[in-house]
Amino acid sequence: MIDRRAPLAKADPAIFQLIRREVERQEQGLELIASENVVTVAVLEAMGTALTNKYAEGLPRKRYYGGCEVVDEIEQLAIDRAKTLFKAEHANVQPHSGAQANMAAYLAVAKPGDTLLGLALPHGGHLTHGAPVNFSGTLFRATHYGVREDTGRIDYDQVRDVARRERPRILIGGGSAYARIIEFATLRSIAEEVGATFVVDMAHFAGLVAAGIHPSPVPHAHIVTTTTHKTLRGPRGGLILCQEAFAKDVDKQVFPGIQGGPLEHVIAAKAVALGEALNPEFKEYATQVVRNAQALAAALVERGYAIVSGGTDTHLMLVDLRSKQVTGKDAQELLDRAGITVNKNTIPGDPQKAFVTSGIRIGTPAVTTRGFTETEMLKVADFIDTVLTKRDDATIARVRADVRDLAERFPLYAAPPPPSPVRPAVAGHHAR
Ligand code: DSN
Repeated sequence: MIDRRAPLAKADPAIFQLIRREVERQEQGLELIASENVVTVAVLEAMGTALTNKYAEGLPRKRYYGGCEVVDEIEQLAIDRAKTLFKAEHANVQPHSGAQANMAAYLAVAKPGDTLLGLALPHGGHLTHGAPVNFSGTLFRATHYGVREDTGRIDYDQVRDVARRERPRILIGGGSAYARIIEFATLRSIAEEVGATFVVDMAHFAGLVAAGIHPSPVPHAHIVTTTTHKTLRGPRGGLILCQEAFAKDVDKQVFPGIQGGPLEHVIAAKAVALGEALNPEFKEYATQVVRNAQALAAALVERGYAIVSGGTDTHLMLVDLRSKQVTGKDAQELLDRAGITVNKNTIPGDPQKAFVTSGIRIGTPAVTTRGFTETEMLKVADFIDTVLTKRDDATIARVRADVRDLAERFPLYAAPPPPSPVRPAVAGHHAR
């Protein structure tokens, strides 16, 4: 018999223990994957609610199901907060992910077979910006621009040349491993010149935009897409902002175009996170994220590492490991063994295959949420350098112990006694 009221620990001990192990992994290690963060207990709580029971196809006050009066209010709050936070004319909070936000945005302004122009994946772009293995590269005719090898920065002259030649229907700004501020006004002027719609995917730096410490693409782009879980520090999901003129088409493409029922429990958590980002404290957080990234980049340069483009304006950096004779794949594995999580990443002009790579991408959103400042970033640089230089088991074990020691001084959530897999830390709570 299924006991509907049993807590998870009792109802499904296998899953409960695995969740507990994952929370411990997060507590004891250093999360340096640039696209990850640590949500607040309030965001977690909103997600784990009975809102998951509700079907609500449609939009607030225009639903295909009864009983939507409460979720209407929740979704409307999320929409209003997104519009306020990003000073946008329209927001759709339903995309289940950034990839689906991009798909809906493209289909709102282009037809299959039309041409897209985006930053190439090996130059820091994203799969959904026209990679051949993704819907964006199979449904559409994808063309690309890149970064200059000498500067590591987007070559805007090349963007203009390719745009004039290819006449894209959509020009995409944004990337997944691009550390510099993107010139939105320049890209918009190129889009205007060739008659393209300008779409910015700000998934990576949305939190910095929300905090007002990074230029906003909203005044320049016709449509802006984002995830909600990276620097924005919300639940895993997507969001679309656009000018009023595109609102109907965007909404129609999200539903019924590519999605069914919205995930109202996730939308509630998005509303909570957007509310947190409206809090002045979020600006301090985002400012520290960038300071930490710049401190880490400078410390790695001092230790002989090359950073693509020489540094960062944002929360992430791309480390070129060629001078250290270690591949991105090996570096990722060595660091993983020491409790430091990064991802291997191609660098512009990478001689290695995508599964090996010559670089790693490092980001500071998660460790900054824990409370790390420049002081801890210097320790992190030492950990990384020690592991990648020495590479022996004894050194890795010693660094792993030091990593755990440092991590435990900045707890995310307290030890997880049943029934709840996570509980807020009470004393010494550094999470913001
Ligand atoms: N996978 C994400 C990242 O790591 O940047 C983008 O979707």
